Amino acid sequence: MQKLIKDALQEIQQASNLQELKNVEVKYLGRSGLITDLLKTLKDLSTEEKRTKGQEIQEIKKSFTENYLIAEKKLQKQAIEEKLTKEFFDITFNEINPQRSQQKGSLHPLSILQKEVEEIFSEMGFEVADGPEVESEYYNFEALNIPAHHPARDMQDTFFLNCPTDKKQGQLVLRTHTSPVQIRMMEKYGAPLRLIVPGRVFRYEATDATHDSTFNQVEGLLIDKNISLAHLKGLMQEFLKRFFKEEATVRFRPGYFPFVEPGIEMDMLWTKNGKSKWLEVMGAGMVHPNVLKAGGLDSNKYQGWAFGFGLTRFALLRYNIDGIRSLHSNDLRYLKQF
Ligand code: FA5
Repeated sequence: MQKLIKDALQEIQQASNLQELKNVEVKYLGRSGLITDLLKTLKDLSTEEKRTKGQEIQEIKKSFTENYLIAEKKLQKQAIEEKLTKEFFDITFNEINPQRSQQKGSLHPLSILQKEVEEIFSEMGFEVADGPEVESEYYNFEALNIPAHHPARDMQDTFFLNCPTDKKQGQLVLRTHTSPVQIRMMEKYGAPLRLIVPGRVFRYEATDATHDSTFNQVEGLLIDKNISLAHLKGLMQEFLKRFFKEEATVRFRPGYFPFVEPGIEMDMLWTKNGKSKWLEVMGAGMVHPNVLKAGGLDSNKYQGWAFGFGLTRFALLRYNIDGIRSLHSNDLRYLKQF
């Protein structure tokens, strides 16, 4: 037994890494290890022998374990040091190689502008509302005084969804404008109302520098008693001053939308490369009595106006962007400018 413990401690000392040390442990304390085997012999001894031998073997085991733990600690430390010298980790690597560094995200220009619009209108007492991008024909057209087969349905080329439909709601469509949310809000909150609805809209149409098939609009709706278009004109001028941070040159002209009467359109002067031209940015008007009725309101008691402007068009003017589609570019070098 003396030789056994002497050999064991020597082997522990000689182990040059953690694996070798583990092997020593298995050799002596494993399931059929030398010390384990000794313990197994105890059962054949007399009670007296069991006591003395048992104590001796336990001492051997204790001494083995103590020495094992000391050696293990030493070898663990040695392993870490070896790793640190072998594996060189350069914490300045990304700074010296900026192209490898993590790209930091930023808000999309349209999100930045939407937030600004929401802030300006909130300051003027408007709520910010939301509605679904997948709409029914009922909300997108019917309730807005555009019945089936009305020629105005062709004013906004529509993406139809191939989904089961219900008779009253009609087919599902990707909303062509934010105006359906007018009806949803009238139904939900009644009158008076004072809200804006920023959102994405979709049209099945050819794209060019000022037209995209997915773009952002902001709807505005004010319903109360004794409301006139003069309120809208004043409010728009104030909004434009705050949004563009300078006096914007705009003109109002008559416009036709079945959901307003009378209807107007607003153009804004767009100066690019020394040349100026009018860009249509907004449709608006007094909410049609049929629309108030569809929303469940008494058109004899309440009036209101509504507007819908193209936030994407405002982005062209604010940032002096050439083509509207670059706003949907996923090129970070482009998007980072804003
Ligand atoms: C409408 O969508 C009406 N719902 C607006 C409205 C609301 C009128 C409430 C009356 C009362 P229009 O189709 O003209 O109208 O679009 C409104 C604005 O969206 C346009 O003035 C323009 O700024 C923008 N717009 C329209 N089509 C596109 C397009 N393809 N790409 C980018 N912007 C567009």
